Amino acid sequence: MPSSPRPVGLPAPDRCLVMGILNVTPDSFSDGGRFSGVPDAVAYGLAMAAAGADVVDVGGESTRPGAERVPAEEEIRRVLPVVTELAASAVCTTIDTTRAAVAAQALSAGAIGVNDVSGGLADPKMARVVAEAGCPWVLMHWRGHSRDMATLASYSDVVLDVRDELRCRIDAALAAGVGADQLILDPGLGFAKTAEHNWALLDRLDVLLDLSLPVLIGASRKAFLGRLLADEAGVAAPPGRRDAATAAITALVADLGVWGVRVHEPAANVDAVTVVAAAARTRAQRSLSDD
Ligand code: PMM
Repeated sequence: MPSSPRPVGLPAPDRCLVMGILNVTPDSFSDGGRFSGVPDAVAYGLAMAAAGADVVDVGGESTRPGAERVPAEEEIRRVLPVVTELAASAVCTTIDTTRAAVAAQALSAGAIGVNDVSGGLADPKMARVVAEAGCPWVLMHWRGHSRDMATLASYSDVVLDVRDELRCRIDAALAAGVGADQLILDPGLGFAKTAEHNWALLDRLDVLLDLSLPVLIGASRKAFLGRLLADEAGVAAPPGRRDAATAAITALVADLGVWGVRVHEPAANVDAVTVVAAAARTRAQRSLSDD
Protein backbone atom coordinates (compact mmCIF):
# COMPACT_ATOMS: atom_id res chain seq x y z
CA MET A 1 0.00 0.00 0.00
CA PRO A 2 1.94 3.09 -1.20
CA SER A 3 1.47 6.12 1.07
CA SER A 4 -0.83 8.81 -0.25
CA PRO A 5 -0.24 12.59 -0.11
CA ARG A 6 -2.46 14.29 2.51
CA PRO A 7 -4.56 17.38 1.83
CA VAL A 8 -4.61 20.26 4.34
CA GLY A 9 -7.37 20.52 6.90
CA LEU A 10 -8.92 17.04 6.85
CA PRO A 11 -8.49 14.22 9.38
CA ALA A 12 -5.37 12.14 8.69
CA PRO A 13 -6.04 8.59 9.92
CA ASP A 14 -3.20 6.07 9.56
CA ARG A 15 -5.27 4.25 6.95
CA CYS A 16 -7.36 5.18 3.93
CA LEU A 17 -9.88 7.88 4.95
CA VAL A 18 -13.59 6.95 4.98
CA MET A 19 -16.09 9.60 3.93
CA GLY A 20 -19.72 8.83 4.79
CA ILE A 21 -22.42 9.95 2.35
CA LEU A 22 -25.32 12.04 3.65
CA ASN A 23 -27.63 12.90 0.77
CA VAL A 24 -30.30 15.31 1.96
CA THR A 25 -32.23 14.92 -1.27
CA PRO A 26 -35.57 13.43 -2.21
CA ASP A 27 -34.12 11.67 -5.29
CA SER A 28 -30.53 10.40 -4.98
CA PHE A 29 -30.18 7.03 -6.65
CA SER A 30 -29.55 4.86 -3.62
CA ASP A 31 -30.64 6.79 -0.55
CA GLY A 32 -32.88 9.55 -1.85
CA GLY A 33 -35.81 10.50 0.35
CA ARG A 34 -34.34 8.61 3.28
CA PHE A 35 -34.71 11.42 5.82
CA SER A 36 -37.94 13.00 6.92
CA GLY A 37 -36.30 16.13 8.26
CA VAL A 38 -33.19 17.79 9.67
CA PRO A 39 -33.11 15.85 13.00
CA ASP A 40 -33.29 12.58 11.08
CA ALA A 41 -30.45 13.55 8.72
CA VAL A 42 -28.30 14.84 11.59
CA ALA A 43 -28.89 11.62 13.55
CA TYR A 44 -27.71 9.62 10.54
CA GLY A 45 -24.61 11.80 10.20
CA LEU A 46 -23.82 11.25 13.88
CA ALA A 47 -24.36 7.51 13.45
CA MET A 48 -21.94 7.43 10.50
CA ALA A 49 -19.32 9.27 12.58
CA ALA A 50 -19.90 6.80 15.43
CA ALA A 51 -19.45 3.96 12.92
CA GLY A 52 -16.01 5.33 12.09
CA ALA A 53 -16.56 7.74 9.20
CA ASP A 54 -13.75 10.31 9.31
CA VAL A 55 -15.79 12.87 7.39
CA VAL A 56 -19.48 13.19 6.52
CA ASP A 57 -20.17 14.49 3.00
CA VAL A 58 -23.44 16.46 2.98
CA GLY A 59 -25.18 16.98 -0.38
CA GLY A 60 -28.45 18.70 -1.25
CA GLU A 61 -28.63 18.09 -4.99
CA SER A 62 -28.96 14.67 -6.57
CA THR A 63 -26.35 13.73 -9.18
CA ARG A 64 -28.26 10.61 -10.20
CA PRO A 65 -28.04 10.16 -14.02
CA GLY A 66 -30.86 12.15 -15.60
CA ALA A 67 -31.57 14.24 -12.47
CA GLU A 68 -32.85 17.78 -12.98
CA ARG A 69 -31.15 20.62 -11.12
CA VAL A 70 -32.63 22.15 -7.97
CA PRO A 71 -32.49 25.92 -7.35
CA ALA A 72 -29.53 27.11 -5.22
CA GLU A 73 -31.87 28.40 -2.50
CA GLU A 74 -33.43 24.96 -2.14
CA GLU A 75 -29.99 23.31 -2.01
CA ILE A 76 -28.93 25.74 0.74
CA ARG A 77 -32.18 25.17 2.63
CA ARG A 78 -31.53 21.41 2.62
CA VAL A 79 -27.87 21.33 3.62
CA LEU A 80 -27.20 24.32 5.87
CA PRO A 81 -28.99 23.20 9.05
CA VAL A 82 -27.47 19.73 8.73
CA VAL A 83 -23.91 21.05 8.32
CA THR A 84 -24.46 23.51 11.19
CA GLU A 85 -25.70 20.86 13.60
CA LEU A 86 -23.06 18.29 12.70
CA ALA A 87 -20.32 20.91 13.12
CA ALA A 88 -21.79 21.79 16.53
CA SER A 89 -21.37 18.11 17.44
CA ALA A 90 -17.72 18.20 16.27
CA VAL A 91 -18.39 16.01 13.22
CA CYS A 92 -16.15 16.91 10.26
CA THR A 93 -18.25 17.64 7.20
CA THR A 94 -17.58 18.38 3.57
CA ILE A 95 -20.16 20.01 1.33
CA ASP A 96 -21.03 18.12 -1.85
CA THR A 97 -21.97 20.91 -4.25
CA THR A 98 -21.05 22.41 -7.61
CA ARG A 99 -22.23 25.88 -6.58
CA ALA A 100 -19.89 28.49 -5.10
CA ALA A 101 -22.72 30.16 -3.15
CA VAL A 102 -23.69 26.87 -1.49
CA ALA A 103 -20.04 26.06 -0.75
CA ALA A 104 -19.42 29.49 0.79
CA GLN A 105 -22.43 29.24 3.10
CA ALA A 106 -21.62 25.68 4.13
CA LEU A 107 -18.01 26.60 4.89
CA SER A 108 -19.25 29.51 7.03
CA ALA A 109 -21.57 27.07 8.82
CA GLY A 110 -18.65 24.80 9.71
CA ALA A 111 -17.95 22.51 6.73
CA ILE A 112 -14.21 21.90 6.40
CA GLY A 113 -13.98 21.18 2.70
CA VAL A 114 -15.75 21.17 -0.66
CA ASN A 115 -16.56 18.09 -2.70
CA ASP A 116 -17.23 19.44 -6.19
CA VAL A 117 -18.34 16.77 -8.65
CA SER A 118 -17.75 19.24 -11.48
CA GLY A 119 -14.10 19.84 -10.55
CA GLY A 120 -14.73 23.58 -10.70
CA LEU A 121 -16.30 23.50 -14.18
CA ALA A 122 -19.91 24.16 -13.23
CA ASP A 123 -19.33 27.43 -11.39
CA PRO A 124 -16.38 29.68 -12.24
CA LYS A 125 -16.68 31.33 -8.80
CA MET A 126 -15.91 28.10 -6.95
CA ALA A 127 -12.12 28.42 -7.26
CA ARG A 128 -12.18 31.84 -5.56
CA VAL A 129 -14.32 30.57 -2.67
CA VAL A 130 -11.95 27.64 -2.13
CA ALA A 131 -8.81 29.79 -2.50
CA GLU A 132 -10.11 32.28 0.07
CA ALA A 133 -11.14 29.55 2.51
CA GLY A 134 -7.85 27.65 2.06
CA CYS A 135 -9.87 24.45 2.45
CA PRO A 136 -9.65 21.02 0.80
CA TRP A 137 -11.33 20.76 -2.61
CA VAL A 138 -12.26 17.47 -4.29
CA LEU A 139 -11.91 17.90 -8.05
CA MET A 140 -13.97 15.14 -9.59
CA HIS A 141 -13.80 14.26 -13.30
CA TRP A 142 -16.99 15.57 -14.88
CA ARG A 143 -18.26 16.36 -18.35
CA GLY A 144 -21.70 17.81 -17.76
CA HIS A 145 -24.73 17.91 -15.50
CA SER A 146 -26.61 14.72 -14.69
CA ARG A 147 -29.39 15.39 -17.19
CA ASP A 148 -26.88 15.16 -20.07
CA MET A 149 -24.09 12.91 -18.85
CA ALA A 150 -25.18 9.64 -20.50
CA THR A 151 -24.51 11.27 -23.89
CA LEU A 152 -20.99 12.33 -22.88
CA ALA A 153 -19.48 8.90 -22.18
CA SER A 154 -17.23 8.79 -25.23
CA TYR A 155 -13.44 8.48 -24.83
CA SER A 156 -10.49 7.52 -26.99
CA ASP A 157 -8.80 6.04 -23.90
CA VAL A 158 -10.86 6.58 -20.77
CA VAL A 159 -7.90 6.39 -18.37
CA LEU A 160 -5.69 8.85 -20.28
CA ASP A 161 -8.60 11.15 -21.14
CA VAL A 162 -9.72 11.34 -17.50
CA ARG A 163 -6.15 11.98 -16.39
CA ASP A 164 -5.68 14.75 -18.97
CA GLU A 165 -9.02 16.40 -18.18
CA LEU A 166 -8.23 16.28 -14.45
CA ARG A 167 -4.82 17.82 -15.18
CA CYS A 168 -6.63 20.77 -16.81
CA ARG A 169 -8.76 21.17 -13.67
CA ILE A 170 -5.64 21.11 -11.48
CA ASP A 171 -3.99 23.76 -13.65
CA ALA A 172 -7.11 25.95 -13.51
CA ALA A 173 -7.30 25.60 -9.72
CA LEU A 174 -3.63 26.48 -9.24
CA ALA A 175 -3.96 29.45 -11.63
CA ALA A 176 -6.86 30.71 -9.50
CA GLY A 177 -4.66 30.72 -6.40
CA VAL A 178 -5.71 27.40 -4.85
CA GLY A 179 -2.80 25.56 -3.19
CA ALA A 180 -1.76 22.13 -4.48
CA ASP A 181 -2.08 20.89 -0.88
CA GLN A 182 -5.81 21.71 -1.00
CA LEU A 183 -6.55 19.42 -3.95
CA ILE A 184 -7.95 15.89 -4.03
CA LEU A 185 -8.67 14.08 -7.32
CA ASP A 186 -11.56 11.75 -8.11
CA PRO A 187 -12.10 9.88 -11.41
CA GLY A 188 -15.89 10.25 -11.01
CA LEU A 189 -17.03 6.64 -11.43
CA GLY A 190 -20.42 6.56 -13.15
CA PHE A 191 -20.30 10.20 -14.23
CA ALA A 192 -20.38 10.08 -18.05
CA LYS A 193 -18.84 6.61 -17.70
CA THR A 194 -20.11 3.14 -18.58
CA ALA A 195 -19.46 0.12 -16.37
CA GLU A 196 -16.51 -0.76 -18.62
CA HIS A 197 -15.08 2.74 -18.18
CA ASN A 198 -15.39 2.42 -14.39
CA TRP A 199 -13.56 -0.93 -14.38
CA ALA A 200 -10.82 0.43 -16.65
CA LEU A 201 -10.30 3.40 -14.30
CA LEU A 202 -10.14 1.11 -11.26
CA ASP A 203 -7.68 -1.14 -13.10
CA ARG A 204 -5.32 1.77 -13.91
CA LEU A 205 -5.54 3.88 -10.75
CA ASP A 206 -1.73 4.09 -10.86
CA VAL A 207 -2.13 6.59 -13.71
CA LEU A 208 -4.08 8.96 -11.46
CA LEU A 209 -1.90 8.26 -8.42
CA ASP A 210 1.09 9.32 -10.55
CA LEU A 211 -0.29 12.88 -10.50
CA SER A 212 0.96 12.95 -6.87
CA LEU A 213 -2.25 14.27 -5.34
CA PRO A 214 -4.58 12.43 -2.95
CA VAL A 215 -7.17 10.33 -4.81
CA LEU A 216 -10.75 9.75 -3.64
CA ILE A 217 -12.90 6.90 -5.02
CA GLY A 218 -16.71 6.86 -5.05
CA ALA A 219 -17.86 3.39 -6.07
CA SER A 220 -20.41 2.91 -3.30
CA ARG A 221 -23.60 1.16 -4.45
CA LYS A 222 -23.12 2.41 -8.01
CA ALA A 223 -24.96 0.81 -10.92
CA PHE A 224 -21.89 -1.02 -12.26
CA LEU A 225 -21.83 -3.05 -9.03
CA GLY A 226 -25.54 -3.78 -9.40
CA ARG A 227 -24.87 -5.10 -12.90
CA LEU A 228 -21.94 -7.19 -11.72
CA LEU A 229 -24.12 -8.81 -9.05
CA ALA A 230 -27.16 -9.30 -11.32
CA ASP A 231 -29.31 -12.37 -10.73
CA GLU A 232 -29.72 -15.23 -13.19
CA ALA A 233 -32.45 -13.34 -15.04
CA GLY A 234 -30.04 -10.46 -15.51
CA VAL A 235 -31.82 -8.19 -13.02
CA ALA A 236 -29.32 -5.86 -11.37
CA ALA A 237 -28.81 -6.15 -7.61
CA PRO A 238 -30.62 -3.26 -5.89
CA PRO A 239 -28.52 -0.52 -4.19
CA GLY A 240 -29.04 -2.00 -0.71
CA ARG A 241 -27.44 -5.28 -1.93
CA ARG A 242 -24.23 -3.62 -3.13
CA ASP A 243 -22.52 -2.87 0.19
CA ALA A 244 -20.32 -5.98 0.37
CA ALA A 245 -19.10 -5.35 -3.18
CA THR A 246 -18.46 -1.73 -2.20
CA ALA A 247 -16.29 -2.85 0.72
CA ALA A 248 -14.40 -5.18 -1.64
CA ILE A 249 -13.65 -2.26 -3.97
CA THR A 250 -12.59 -0.23 -0.93
CA ALA A 251 -10.05 -2.90 0.04
CA LEU A 252 -8.70 -3.07 -3.52
CA VAL A 253 -8.26 0.67 -3.95
CA ALA A 254 -6.94 1.25 -0.41
CA ASP A 255 -4.25 -1.33 -1.12
CA LEU A 256 -3.30 0.58 -4.28
CA GLY A 257 -2.74 3.71 -2.17
CA VAL A 258 -5.83 5.87 -2.63
CA TRP A 259 -6.30 8.54 0.03
CA GLY A 260 -10.05 8.09 0.62
CA VAL A 261 -13.30 6.33 -0.25
CA ARG A 262 -16.78 7.86 -0.28
CA VAL A 263 -19.35 5.32 0.97
CA HIS A 264 -22.93 4.90 2.16
CA GLU A 265 -22.23 2.39 4.97
CA PRO A 266 -19.00 3.39 6.75
CA ALA A 267 -18.65 0.49 9.22
CA ALA A 268 -17.73 -2.28 6.76
CA ASN A 269 -15.49 0.08 4.82
CA VAL A 270 -13.64 1.18 7.97
CA ASP A 271 -13.05 -2.51 8.68
CA ALA A 272 -11.81 -3.02 5.10
CA VAL A 273 -9.30 -0.15 5.23
CA THR A 274 -8.16 -1.23 8.71
CA VAL A 275 -7.41 -4.72 7.38
CA VAL A 276 -5.52 -3.25 4.42
CA ALA A 277 -3.47 -0.99 6.71
CA ALA A 278 -2.55 -3.93 8.98
CA ALA A 279 -1.48 -6.02 5.98
CA ALA A 280 0.58 -3.08 4.67
CA ARG A 281 2.33 -2.66 8.04
CA THR A 282 3.20 -6.36 8.10
CA ARG A 283 4.50 -6.15 4.52
CA ALA A 284 6.61 -3.08 5.38
CA GLN A 285 8.10 -4.79 8.45
CA ARG A 286 8.93 -7.89 6.43
CA SER A 287 10.67 -5.89 3.76
CA LEU A 288 12.67 -4.04 6.46
CA SER A 289 13.78 -7.32 8.04
CA ASP A 290 14.62 -8.73 4.57
CA ASP A 291 17.03 -5.81 3.96
N1 PMM B 1 -20.72 10.27 -6.52
C1 PMM B 1 -21.92 10.81 -6.25
C2 PMM B 1 -22.04 12.07 -5.61
N2 PMM B 1 -20.94 12.75 -5.25
N3 PMM B 1 -18.60 12.90 -5.12
C3 PMM B 1 -17.39 12.39 -5.40
N4 PMM B 1 -16.28 13.08 -5.05
N5 PMM B 1 -17.22 11.19 -6.02
C4 PMM B 1 -18.28 10.44 -6.41
O1 PMM B 1 -18.08 9.37 -7.02
C5 PMM B 1 -19.60 10.96 -6.17
C6 PMM B 1 -19.71 12.22 -5.50
C7 PMM B 1 -23.16 10.06 -6.65
O2 PMM B 1 -23.44 9.07 -5.73
P1 PMM B 1 -24.51 9.26 -4.53
O3 PMM B 1 -25.80 9.68 -5.17
O4 PMM B 1 -24.60 7.96 -3.86
O5 PMM B 1 -24.03 10.34 -3.60
